[in-house]
Amino acid sequence: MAQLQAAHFSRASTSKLAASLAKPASFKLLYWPINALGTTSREMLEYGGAKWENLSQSPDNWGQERLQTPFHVLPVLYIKTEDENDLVLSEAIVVEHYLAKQFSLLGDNEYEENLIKMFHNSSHLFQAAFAQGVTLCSPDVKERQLAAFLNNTLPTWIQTHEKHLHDNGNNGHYVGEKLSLADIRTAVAIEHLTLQPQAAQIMEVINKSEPLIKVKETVAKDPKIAAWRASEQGRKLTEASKAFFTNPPFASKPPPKN
Ligand SMILES: N[C@@H](CCC(=O)N[C@@H](CS)C(=O)NCC(=O)O)C(=O)O
Repeated sequence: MAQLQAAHFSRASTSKLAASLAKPASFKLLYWPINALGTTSREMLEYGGAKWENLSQSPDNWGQERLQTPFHVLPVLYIKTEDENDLVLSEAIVVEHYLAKQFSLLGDNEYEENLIKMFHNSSHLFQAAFAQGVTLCSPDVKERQLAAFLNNTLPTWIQTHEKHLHDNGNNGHYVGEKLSLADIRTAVAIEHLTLQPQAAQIMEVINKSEPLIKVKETVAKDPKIAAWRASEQGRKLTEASKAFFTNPPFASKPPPKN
């Protein structure tokens, strides 16, 4: 893929750019061809019925193409606006907040929005803790890192999220009775863990949490998200993820040369 130029952000007349950003016409999401940090955005784009293209970054060209991303990492969201501006957002959390706002996934008021963003952030960091701590760690410390995840990170996440889901009536949602960014992010984090070589051990624990499994199943039942996951692209991403996580590069690998 010829990389889109996005090393810098547009800055001319930010009030006009803000108006453009509020009226997107179509999107391109650039990420690796796996389910990880780009997955929540992909699922929201489908949920919102957006016109969008899933751009897969090939690892072969990454050494050069990374220089055209704002922080030399993915995901990156390219937005074509109704008034023909080309805008760029990066950093997974910022992209997800933006898309959630576009598709009314931030609750009914500012308080609900902040609740949703807290649950979202917590599940985002939970998944990141697994990725950094276990997936990408050096093979010689993997067992120890996995034990730390199973003994500390996982039970704390389950216990705290169960409490908040219980407070909302244990109805498969974090806030109120409708789907939000928080529901999708938590479901994506759980689905992410099902793709790992350590899935059996991890899911044995998560499966005992009725409130979290209810969130996972509620999101899986959304017709547009279900159709995306079952599509050829969705299935390919799942298969590629399993292969990638079975043999991931580990963190101490030097970064690609400029
Ligand atoms: N802070 C960034 C981190 C993104 C990130 O670490 N992306 C990884 C893939 S999940 C990446 O692009 N790595 C490529 C590299 O480091 O060269 C975010 O939250 O979006």
